[in-house]
Amino acid sequence: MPQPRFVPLDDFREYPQSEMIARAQSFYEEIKRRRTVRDFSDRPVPLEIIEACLRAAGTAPNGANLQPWHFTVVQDPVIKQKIRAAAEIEEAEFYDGKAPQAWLDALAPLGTDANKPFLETAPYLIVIFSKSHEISDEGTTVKHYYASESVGIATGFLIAALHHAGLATLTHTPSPMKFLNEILQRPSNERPFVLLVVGYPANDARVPAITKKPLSEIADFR
Ligand code: IYR
Repeated sequence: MPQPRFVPLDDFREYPQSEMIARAQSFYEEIKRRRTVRDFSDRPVPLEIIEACLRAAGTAPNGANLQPWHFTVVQDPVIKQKIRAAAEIEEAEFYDGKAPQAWLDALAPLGTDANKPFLETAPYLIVIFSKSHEISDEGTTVKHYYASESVGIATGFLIAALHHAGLATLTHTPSPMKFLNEILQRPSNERPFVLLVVGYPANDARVPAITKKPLSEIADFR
């Protein structure tokens, strides 16, 4: 059993309370501007930005620090075309019968349909895979703990990092997403978690007129 090894927490920063309040408020102001976008521009985005945001995602807290994620960044138009074609088949089935009416009703305010042109227009598709386990170089299986929770947190970090960098995102989850393993040749211990569409919004991008619940509805204090 390896012994734990500790180092000093050198990077923690303490701020005066007035600054803490200002920082908390300004982060809220910044993150609340984030909107899920479905009208993307094909304007190119330097890969360096995506790499830095992925590094940020990779710092997420996670089960036993086993880091049960894999990010596949797709720029290749041929691969994007394959992903769009496969996703639109799933989506057509979803919208034309598979989805219960209650689900379609819940989606109605978003104005979504089976057409997913953004899968080809946006400069990047980032497919986030959740890994149930890892096969070590010696061939032993290492189980991952809280993989979904961990990958969810990393995805949140990634979305926040991309927004902070000045990019728009769309969390897209065609269901089922197994086709992504085939197209991207990822192993069977990896399950597609979310397909993140990344780029600049189109000049004329519009977003649904929807609101977020107030604090009093999402939290209680006792
Ligand atoms: N995957 C479909 C349907 C969809 C489902 C949910 I939950 C959303 O928040 C949005 C869409 C689609 O992408 O259109």
